Amino acid sequence: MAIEIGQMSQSVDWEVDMPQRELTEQEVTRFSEDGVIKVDQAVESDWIPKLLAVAEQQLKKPSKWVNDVNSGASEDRLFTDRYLWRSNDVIHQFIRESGCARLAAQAMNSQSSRFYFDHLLIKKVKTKAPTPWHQDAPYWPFAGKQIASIWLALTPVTVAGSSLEFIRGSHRDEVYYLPAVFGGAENTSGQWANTQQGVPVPDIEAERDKYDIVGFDLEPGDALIFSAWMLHGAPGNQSATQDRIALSTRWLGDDVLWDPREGVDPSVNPEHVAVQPGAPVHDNAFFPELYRA
Ligand SMILES: O=C(O)CCC(=O)C(=O)O
Repeated sequence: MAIEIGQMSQSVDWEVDMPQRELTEQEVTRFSEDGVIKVDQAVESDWIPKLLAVAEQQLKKPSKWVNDVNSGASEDRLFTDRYLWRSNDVIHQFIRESGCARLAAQAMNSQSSRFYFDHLLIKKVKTKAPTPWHQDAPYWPFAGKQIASIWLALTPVTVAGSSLEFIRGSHRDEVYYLPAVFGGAENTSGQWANTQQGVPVPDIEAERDKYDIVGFDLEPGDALIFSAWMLHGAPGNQSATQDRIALSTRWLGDDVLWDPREGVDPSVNPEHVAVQPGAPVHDNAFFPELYRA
């Protein structure tokens, strides 16, 4: 089922069938302290082939939100696509039924979670492009601390194979960093991020020893849940045999307010969102509430 976008504040009749995985108290505490946790087998394994099939489809026929560096190549290709939940039944079902909505709410210590968007993130073998160190929150039209992503590995991934790295605890730093354009400053997609003001991200790679960097190896079905205020990045994919494919879903908790600033994600047109700036994001057409405790 796909919902109509642009029909303001329409309430959606979600059939939420919540399964298995819950976070332990220790995991919730660790999320609060470190800003990131690894959750082994976060979703049922039968999601993985279904999501990989979506990834294959998108590589062949991307949406208008694609960012494709070296399009069509079988190696050294950075490909991202997003907002598929609006048109793709598998993603639509995944966000409702995989249990991610509850995992996100638990991690954020929130009574509810609303969905923002899905982000398919592929680095084919031998992709040189690193994911620049960045925070997610500055890219997005919200204020609030309870914003988190669930980065689900669809292929086995090591840090050398472009798994994510984080500066542990950086979500508590109270710094708003300037967003960077993925795929390099000259990449024509995503230039909207360049019009903001903020603190430039320091050259973390040049002084890695100065930072408490934590990285994770994952198997398909494992996930990283992390705060949108965490500094994170990833090296290129050095593997010659293993593409790196992940699906990140973005979640909003109770304290999130609508904050459509200049230079944020252009895919949600503020004129269509039935919420005033500074108000909670209670617009089910754009940010459906998919979990409530
Ligand atoms: O997968 C990547 O390389 C980047 C992912 C990321 O930055 C995110 O999910 O917020």
